[in-house]
This record gives sequence, structure tokens and C-alpha cells, in this order.
Amino acid sequence: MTQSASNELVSLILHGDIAVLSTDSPPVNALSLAVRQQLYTQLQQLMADNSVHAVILICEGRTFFAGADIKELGAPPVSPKISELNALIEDSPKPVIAAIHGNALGGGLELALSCHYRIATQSARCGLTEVTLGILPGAGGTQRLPRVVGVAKALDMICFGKRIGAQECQANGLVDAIAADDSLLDAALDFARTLVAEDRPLLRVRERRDHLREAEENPAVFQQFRTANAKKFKGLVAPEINIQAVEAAVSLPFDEGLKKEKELYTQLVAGPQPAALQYAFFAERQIDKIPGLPTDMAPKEFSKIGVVGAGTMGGGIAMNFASIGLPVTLLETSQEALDRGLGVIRRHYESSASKGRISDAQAQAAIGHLRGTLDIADLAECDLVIEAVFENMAVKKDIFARLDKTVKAGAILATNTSFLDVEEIASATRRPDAVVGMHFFSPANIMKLVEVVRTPQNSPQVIAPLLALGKRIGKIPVLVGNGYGFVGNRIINQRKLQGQALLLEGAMPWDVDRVLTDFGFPMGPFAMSDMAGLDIGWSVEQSRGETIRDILCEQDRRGQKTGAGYYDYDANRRATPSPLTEKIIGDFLAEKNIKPRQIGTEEIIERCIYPMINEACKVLEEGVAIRASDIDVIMVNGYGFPRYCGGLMYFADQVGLSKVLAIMQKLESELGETMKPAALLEKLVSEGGKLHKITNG
Ligand code: 3H9
Repeated sequence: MTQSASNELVSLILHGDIAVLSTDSPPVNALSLAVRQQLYTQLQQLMADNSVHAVILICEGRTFFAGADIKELGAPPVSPKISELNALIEDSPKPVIAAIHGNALGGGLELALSCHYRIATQSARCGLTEVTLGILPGAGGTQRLPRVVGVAKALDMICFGKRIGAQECQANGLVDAIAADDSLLDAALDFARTLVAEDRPLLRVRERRDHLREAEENPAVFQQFRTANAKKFKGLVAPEINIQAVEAAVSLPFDEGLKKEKELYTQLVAGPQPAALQYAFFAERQIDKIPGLPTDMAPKEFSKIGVVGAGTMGGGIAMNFASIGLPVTLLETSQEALDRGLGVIRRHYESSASKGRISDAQAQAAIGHLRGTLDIADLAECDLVIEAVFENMAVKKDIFARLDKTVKAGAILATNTSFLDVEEIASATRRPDAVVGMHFFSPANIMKLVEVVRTPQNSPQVIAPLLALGKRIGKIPVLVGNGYGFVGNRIINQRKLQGQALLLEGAMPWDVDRVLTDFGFPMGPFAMSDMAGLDIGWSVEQSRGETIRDILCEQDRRGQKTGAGYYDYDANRRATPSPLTEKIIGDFLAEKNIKPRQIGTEEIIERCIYPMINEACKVLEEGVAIRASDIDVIMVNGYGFPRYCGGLMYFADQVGLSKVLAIMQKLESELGETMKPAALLEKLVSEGGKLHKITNG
């Protein structure tokens, strides 16, 4: 017989002697205080109820518990804490089973690890993702996970916040059984009945040490892990502290390990990175909240995609769609270029399959979704065509005029331009309302960011489906306005301009790059130019040797592709400072009678970072970005601005806007009008406002 009682977020349903506690707290069943209180109370009652012989913890909606409620993390914890809930579960005199669907993340997996058994659906994923939020699994996860999956696997999961699928969980002992996606509850009930019937033991993870033995015998495993991953952890505080917590699981008894975990957690949250990383988490979830854009629009079908240009960008863009099973037609102007482009794509998929990143079948399926053509008429039936040819307005307008005549009515035409005026490109068509920018970042199949550039003519019917499609291909699509360089390139251009100006005052490219990589960028402006190619927008006919870039290009130092640019490159594309570049710069300054001066770290930061903040304020003033946090999402995901600083706008607030303003005023007095502080910056300083909270919505 089945009885039921509802208690708001957590409801109890009795299936004979098996109790099912079902949590329904949308959107992701976070373990908020209210959920914890209700779970705790219900569990206490069930443990005292002699007619109940086993308890199943399951969730409604799209996922099992997705961890602590991140919004509560900044405040002092309130009882019952997740750790208290976990202790209650683990100490239970009757079996408690976690029935997992969707994701069991962070505190959600810690709770599941405190259960005596775990069953998961085929599509479920488990992970301790706290490190991505700057913290550590503070409810016993660092002590329990290694006891189940072993130290090496636990380090990998905990320090990178990796989520693993149900099959991998089972192979590592993290789940005991797998259920079909549509019958989790039934499978969990069968599982529970068997446990009860066979009087199976209560498996308490805290009592296990078998999987810790290997690391006990070889404690060097921790140092090896640190050394192997030092580059990936650069600048981040949390991974090292997470390693120390896992070390404690090996070196200390369980209860002392828990104490150490708590101590390390407290140490971590005292620093600035958790708040910055948690801000970045929510900033990424703000981007699809667009003022004036209805959220309930009927989805638009995209069943065929066209891409114009099979070069590096076009090929990368095409792969995004082919990888999710959408047919893509690639248009080129010559068979040679087409064959080259398709060959690069094929090799990319084959190499991913050989490295085990995707299966052979997936690689072949994606390749099968691509076809090449030299005839624009083959794009006629596409629902979306993305142009990715070189940056030349006349060429782009010609392509759009032809696309407009060829591609069916109702289709969207997008340009991947990174700087040009999308409205002007749209003016070459009779459907400017359906012409947008889709600015992908290189390599376009890897980089998550896409700036979706909206013109005043675009309707929500064009924008909303594109943003949804961007998400479908796994991107972070940020809606921006039309204007030179849109948001990201316009802001990063300030860094490039100041970097070049610093060369003319005595700095070397590697001095500037080193300061910026020490700051946290993956690359400085000169390494970035070398990677992109110094000859973008440069022509041998027009070059007059007027800039250092001109001279480098004239000497065929055009970047990585020619083996030399600002830097010299070896066969493995490893960069070293170039004596030749140094001489070119020295001669250039001498010819202009400029006496080089020493330029320190602080000045390079001031010159390269603060003008970016100032430019971002102007972007906000002009409404090119919807909100400051969108700029942070763009800078972090498109340019590698250190995520642990939250983003450019968040960083500015941490430094203090008065300081930002004072530096801009100083730069204005030294360098002139271009450094004039933005009106928004002055206003915020006078009002005591916060930049990262600004929104135009
Ligand atoms: C933790 O557990 C600490 C413990 O060790 C205890 C220490 C003492 N809390 O991503 P989506 C919101 S730390 C609050 O678009 P999806 C999100 O903001 C936690 N809110 O959906 C959004 O709100 P809105 C460890 C949360 O389907 C909505 O849910 N856990 C939380 O693409 C939908 O989110 C994690 O790191 C949360 N925990 O992806 C997991 N999670 O609609 C973090 C989400 O208002 N979460 N929201 O914009 C995720 O990775 C993804 O959200 C998830 C769903 C995969 C679950």
C-alpha cells in the first residue's frame, strides 16, 4: 500500500516498508536551508519509524541535488548544514539509497556519498564542482570521494571539478547500479527491497580505507599531481587547497580529516577568489535574460546551415553544427580551397577520435554532415547562412547581396565579422531585419564565446532563435550592439594600442606580454598578434615602414605562420624573445630620436588594463553591452581575462573605482584626450556605485 504526505519542498511517499523522500525545489534542487530543514526533519522521523526499513532519496524536475545553494555560500552557514544532514544519513540504522538523475553535483554528490547505496540513471552525471566556484567540497566530499574512487581519480575529479557519466561512476564504484532513464524510481524500489530482503550491510564510506592504501604507500602521488598540473592551476588558489584536503583523507582518520577539510574551507572562503568565481557563475546565467525579448517564443527550426568560406574560421564554425548533427554546406570559390578546408576538418575529427575524445562513429557522423560546394545556389534551402570570409566591407557586401537573392525567404544571414559595421553589410540586402553578426572566436570549434550582434532592425524573432541555437551548439552566446569591434575587440584593442605605444617608449614585446600573463591572461598582445598573423590588414604595396609592425612584415616576420614575428619560433611553435625584433625596435626609436626608458610592471598594468576598463564604461554608456556582467562574460570567455578576478568590471570594483579614475586622469594628462575618463566612471565614483552591477535593461 502507498501512503503519502506532502511537506512543501520535500514529500514523503511510503511504498510498503520503503520510504521515498522526493525533493522538488526548482530549478535545480539546490540544497537551500529550506530544503535541508525539511529533509532533516523527515529523515529524523523516518529513522524513528520502525515500520520503515529503507529510505530512498530522489528528486523531481531536471536533476538530483545540484549542490549547496550558491547564493547562500557567502553567508555564515545555518543548521542543519549539509554536513549535519550527511552525518544523519550515514549514521542511519536503516539503508538510505540515493536515486540520481540529471546531475549530482557538489553538496548533492556529497549527500549521495553519505548514503549507503547509490543508483543512477544512464544519463546521470556526478561531480564535485566546488573548485570551479573557488571553494572545496566542504561537506565531507574531500574525505569520502577518495575512499570510493581512489586518490588519483578523486584528485582529478575534485581539482578540476570534472563531472563523470553514470557508466564511469559505476566502473569506479561511485554508483552501485544503473537504471533506465525513465524508470529510476521503480529500479530504486526494487534495489531497496532486495537490500531489505537480503539484510545487506549498511556501507558507510567513512569506514573504508581500502582505496586509500595506494596513496598511503606512495604519498609522492600528491606532489606528482601538483607538478603535472601546475600550469593549469596557475593563479588559482582553490586547487592547491583541495589537494591538501584530499591529502588529509589519506594521512588522517576520517573525523580528523573532516576537521581539516573544514579548516581548509574556512581558509579558502576568507580570500577573494570564491566571490569572484561565484559572480562569474551567475554572470554566465544572466546572458539570456534579455530585456524586451519574450521567453515564450515558439522555437525556430534550424535544419540546414550554410557557411561561406572554408578557411580556419569557416571550418571551425561549420564543425560546431556538424558535431550536433545539423547538415552544413560549405561554400568556397575554388575547389582547391574547398578541398583544403574539408581536409582540415576531417583530420580534426579523426584526430579527436584517435585521442578518444569522441568515438569513431561520432567522428564519421559529423564528417557525413558536411558537404562542400562552389555554387551559391546550394545554399538556397539553408535556414541560417554564416559568412566567414576576410575582413573587407566590399567583399562582404557583395556576398550578402548574392546570398539575399539566393537563400530562401525567412532564413537568417549572419556575418562573422569581428570589427565591421553589420548594418552596412545588411544594407546590401533586401532583408536587413534578418541580417545579424555572429562573432565567433578562434578556434571557433573550441572557444565558447559568440557575440551575437544585433542591429536596430533585428526583431526578437531573429535574435531569440539565434541565441537558443548558440546554446545548442554548446556556446555562450552574448547579445551585443553593433559598433566598431562590438564589445570584446573594442575593449581588448585598448590593450593592443597601449602595448604598441609602450614599445615606442622603451618596452620590449616580451616585457609587456610577461606582465600581462603574470596578471593572469593566457597571452599578451604581442604573442596574440603573432598567433593571429601580423599581416592582417597589412599590404606589401601600401607598407611604408612607418610602424614596427610594417618593418616586421616587410622582413617576412608575419607571426607564427612564418616562424617569426615579434618573437622567434622553433619547429614546435615555442616562442623566444627575438634579438632581431629588439634591434628593429632599437633602430626605430633611434631614428625617431626617442630615448628608451625603463618601464616597470605597475606602469604596464596601468597602461594596458585601465584603458580597457575605461573603454568598457563607454561601451556600457552607449548601450553596446546590455549589462556590465555581460562584458565580464565576454572578457573571460573570449580573451582569457582571469576568471578568478570575476572579469574586467568586477576587477575594477575590487581595485576601487576611485583608483581607476585617478589612473585614467593621470593617463589623460600624460597621453591626452584618448585617455579621457568615461562619464560613467566619473558618475559612479561621485555616487559611490559599483560598475559590475550596471545594467541597461
Ligand atoms: C557546494 O555544493 C558546496 C558544498 O560543498 C557545501 C560546502 C559547505 N545554487 O546552469 P543553468 C541556478 S557548491 C543556486 O542555467 P542547466 C542558475 O543560477 C555548489 N542556483 O541550468 C539558474 O538560475 P536562473 C556546487 C543554482 O540546466 C538555474 O539554476 N554545485 C545552482 O544548464 C539554471 O541553471 C555546482 O557547482 C546552485 N547550486 O545546468 C553546480 N545551480 O534560471 C552548479 C544552478 O535564475 N550548477 N542554479 O538563471 C550547474 O552546474 C548547472 O546549473 C546544472 C544545470 C548542471 C546543475
